[in-house]
Amino acid sequence: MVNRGKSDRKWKLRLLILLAFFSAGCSGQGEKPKDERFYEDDVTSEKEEYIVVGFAQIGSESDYRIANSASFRETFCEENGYYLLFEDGQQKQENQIKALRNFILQEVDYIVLDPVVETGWDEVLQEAKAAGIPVILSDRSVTVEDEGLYTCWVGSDFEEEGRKAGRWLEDYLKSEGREEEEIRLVTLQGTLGSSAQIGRMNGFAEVLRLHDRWNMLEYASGDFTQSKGQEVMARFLDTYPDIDVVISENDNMTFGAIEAIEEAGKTCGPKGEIIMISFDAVSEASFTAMKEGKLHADVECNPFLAPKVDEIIGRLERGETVEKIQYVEEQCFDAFMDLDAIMEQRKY
Ligand code: GZL
Ligand code: ZN
Repeated sequence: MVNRGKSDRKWKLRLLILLAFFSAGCSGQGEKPKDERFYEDDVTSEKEEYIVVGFAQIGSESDYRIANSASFRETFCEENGYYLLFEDGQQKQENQIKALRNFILQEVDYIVLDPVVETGWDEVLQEAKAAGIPVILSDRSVTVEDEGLYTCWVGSDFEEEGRKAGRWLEDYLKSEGREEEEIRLVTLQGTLGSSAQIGRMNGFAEVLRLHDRWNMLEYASGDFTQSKGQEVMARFLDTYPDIDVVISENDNMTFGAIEAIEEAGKTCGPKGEIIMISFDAVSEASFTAMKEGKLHADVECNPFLAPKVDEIIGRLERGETVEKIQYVEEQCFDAFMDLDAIMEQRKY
């Protein structure tokens, strides 16, 4: 336990919660406080010590995000010795910065940040450092002057995800006898400036550069959402008569792109005319799209990062050092695998 006047901070936290409760009307008319457990027992009773974690989540823009949030709520629970303050940034950096400042005010033990974009964090991370609160980055990462502003980062190797997509396309075109063909591609980008978008684009580009007959017609952002993915894909179809491959940087944009393709009277996936390659492979819908022959391949992006963060906090609590960069395991799925068997083994 990082010792920083723990008991008086506990009182601060309880006071904040009590105020929230009574401001909601002590007859309980208003919304019940998020966390009733402080009222079932007598708040003066000595509660077991919790590790207080402030988690600044990006939003709820995708299936990946929903699974990622569930992972944190399941792991950072009372039974595991945690009190979790969860803030949803609604995909806006200013909301996340406000959340971090709130965590600092509440003197949490640890801050976990999933930064919506890579830049613009130096100042608030400096404030967390000055307050002596360790910051763990989860999923996406930051670009800062001083890497000492965060303890470590745990997430996906986004560039490797991009390379996997490129290598999968190479193998597939070869198997189809199309390795000498002119190939026209478009890319649906995720949130511009996010680690996932930058990494996947750069990783795929390493393979793209090896093929002078691969022509990337355009990159455009669908911000990782289904609605924007559909909008951008519809514009691509209007602009380019012959698209051979769509690289979509997450499944939610892919679901939108499939709708746009079908609305344009075209087809995609192994049963269609356009090769569709996606990222995340988080939800059942992703595997269904492959089973239905609408999606060729889906590069996994593992959302279950909370157990890794829990392990890191455990080590820090014991005064151990932790690796600065920690990747999670991921694989690439495609429509030609035994997807039913794979889905049986997976948590999602
Ligand atoms: C990647 C994650 C991305 C997912 C999207 O780790 O940050 O954000 O690929 C999500 O689905 O919106
Ligand atoms: Zn063509």
